[in-house]
Amino acid sequence: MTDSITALHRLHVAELERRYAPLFERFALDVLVVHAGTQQKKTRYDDQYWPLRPNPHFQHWLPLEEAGALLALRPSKKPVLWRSTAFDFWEAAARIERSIFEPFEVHEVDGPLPFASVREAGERGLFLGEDDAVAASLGLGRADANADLLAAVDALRVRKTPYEIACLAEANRRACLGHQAVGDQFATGDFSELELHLAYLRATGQDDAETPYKNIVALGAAGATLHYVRYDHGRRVQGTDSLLVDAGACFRGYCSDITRTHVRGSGDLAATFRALIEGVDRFQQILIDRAVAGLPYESLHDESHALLASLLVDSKLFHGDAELAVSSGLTRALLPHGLGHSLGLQCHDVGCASITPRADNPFLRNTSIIAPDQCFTIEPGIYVIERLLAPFRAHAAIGALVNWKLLDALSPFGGIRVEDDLVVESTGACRNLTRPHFVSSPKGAAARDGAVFLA
Ligand SMILES: [Mn+2]
Repeated sequence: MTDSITALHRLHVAELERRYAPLFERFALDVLVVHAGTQQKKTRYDDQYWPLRPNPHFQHWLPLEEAGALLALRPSKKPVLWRSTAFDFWEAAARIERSIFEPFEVHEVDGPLPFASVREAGERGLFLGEDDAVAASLGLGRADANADLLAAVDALRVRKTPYEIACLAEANRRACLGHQAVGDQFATGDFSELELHLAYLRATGQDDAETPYKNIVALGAAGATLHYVRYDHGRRVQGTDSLLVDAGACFRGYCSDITRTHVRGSGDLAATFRALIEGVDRFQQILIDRAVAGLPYESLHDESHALLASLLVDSKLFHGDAELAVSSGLTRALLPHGLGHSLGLQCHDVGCASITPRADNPFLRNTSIIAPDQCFTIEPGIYVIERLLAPFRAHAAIGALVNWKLLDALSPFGGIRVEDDLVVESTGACRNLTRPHFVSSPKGAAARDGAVFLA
């Protein structure tokens, strides 16, 4: 199994060499030095550091999570990796599978890196990384000071290679183990948000710092706070209740980003909220079916509002025309975020937002034309956010068409979001990386059996 990922990685590096090649001539470069990163202090007054988040442009080449490593890229030459193996009695060395080094010329130095050797005399070069001190030691200017160069490098990350798609699929499999475990616990036990968050970490085999983004684990009304990461210790699941979990996993630096919403209880309100979850789930899948190569992602975002409007009418939350729910801005008050974003080494990946969205879609992070090998999320929802709804409450014409009694009764359930990760295949249709792992037979066993890579 590890052999296959190693083979895919080797092909991936060869593909990156091809993709980078035109940049050297275009930007008059002999060498581009990519830095893995430097650990960042939490504040300048403290001696605590954040865990290293490697430069994604470095991780694009190899999954090495090691501060200080350097990659020297030159046209038509094997990429050169520099890393220090100096003994440090404070820190444990990074866990490394040596097969990741195979496509590179590797220089391991038992001491500080010899910056004068990384760059050859007379070479025209730039530094792609955050640490100005390292750039200065190499005598190089920052590549990201050139917006065109940065955009060109970002663009190389949009089309995922088979290696990257395998990593994203594995990141999905792992995250689904967590979603399955948390869903089971919520259904049967009286747990707190913190306990559900910890259950997710345990089931996915991740420390909090290893997740692609802070898990969102929200009970009840907290589900309406889009980036809720409080992990309440005291409040427990009780009786009729709802849970929104937005959480992913990482594999070789690649992220998954998945959201599921649950409800338990047997009353009328629980049934109504359950029907709304099913409604969002249904129209999310309609959107996925419609997501085909050639379509602007923004038009899919617009369709999500039309579908949400129909759901509002069908659920008797809105008594007017579905079109009016969209044109009045009501659907945007109930669903204020974008339909989705590109996904890769960053949870909100680069390269798909170079076009500014329309003014009524201010938070849309994907404005690209859908194309093969892109990877992105589709994550519609509906939330009861009083401050956004207040203008409609006060609006004579629209306000009279909203079923406030029902909406207010649902507000303790917070909100709903259903999010899957997709990759566009060569046929132009999307493959769902998430759904195949949600097999309900017994407690996620199928998801575990589907293991792709063991590393
Ligand atoms: Mn997302």
